[in-house]
Amino acid sequence: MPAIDRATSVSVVIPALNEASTIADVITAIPRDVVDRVVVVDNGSTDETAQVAEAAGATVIHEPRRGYGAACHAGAQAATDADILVFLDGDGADNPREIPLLVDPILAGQADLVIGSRERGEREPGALLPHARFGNWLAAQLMRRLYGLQVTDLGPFRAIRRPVLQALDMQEMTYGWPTEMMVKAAKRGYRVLEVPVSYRRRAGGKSKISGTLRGTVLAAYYILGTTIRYAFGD
Ligand SMILES: Nc1nc2c(ncn2[C@@H]2O[C@H](COP(=O)(O)OP(=O)(O)OP(=O)(O)O)[C@@H](O)[C@H]2O)c(=O)[nH]1
Ligand SMILES: [Mg+2]
Repeated sequence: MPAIDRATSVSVVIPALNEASTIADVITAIPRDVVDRVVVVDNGSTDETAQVAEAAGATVIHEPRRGYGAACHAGAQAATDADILVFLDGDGADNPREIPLLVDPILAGQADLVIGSRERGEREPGALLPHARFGNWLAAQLMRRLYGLQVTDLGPFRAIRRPVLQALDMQEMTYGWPTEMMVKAAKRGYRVLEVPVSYRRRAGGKSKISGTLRGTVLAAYYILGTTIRYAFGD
């Protein structure tokens, strides 16, 4: 493992919607010898997510626009002092102790964007539902063919150099945001690397995306639509 370059500032951005039961454990598991700042982005929680996150040591920001992408985007904009941004979920599914797996290749100058693959890592039974696995597999196949991206998953746990993210000029503010990041990075010649990460079932609270019919349909629509659209434009 390369030595941590402390001149490089790392911020973690966590989009969180009604995750009061899990967010504190996620924040406290973040290795603070690697991460300088934790930003939790709330946009409409009706529970104590913001208060719990703040008490656990995170900077909490409030984004008026709803949506997973809007929350990630707002967190990235707010983390102005970061050189590297790490995104992970607030439900305890991603393991924050694996952050170095994503950050080290960037620190070593080997990648601009590192995607955590749950397909290549260890999954707790039931953590990734069959329809989500199929949808991710299909999108990954399309990404291989249309963009030459060697990926097996579109996981939420990822790290990117902040100037690269800024240069991507992100437009998708809902379910298409993670896809847009990958396909635009590939199209513009940035180095995209995939590493195995583990994945657990959410530690509490309720699903907003793959565990709901509405979230599944919308995610499939935006993921596949974004993958195809950017191949022919922008
Ligand atoms: N701020 C914000 N966060 C969101 C929004 N939608 C989802 N999230 C967060 O994004 C992360 C992923 O959402 P999940 O509900 O876990 O989606 P999922 O992983 O497909 O579903 P599970 O299998 O139940 O975990 C969690 O941290 C959510 O709290 C949103 O509109 N705004
Ligand atoms: Mg989840």
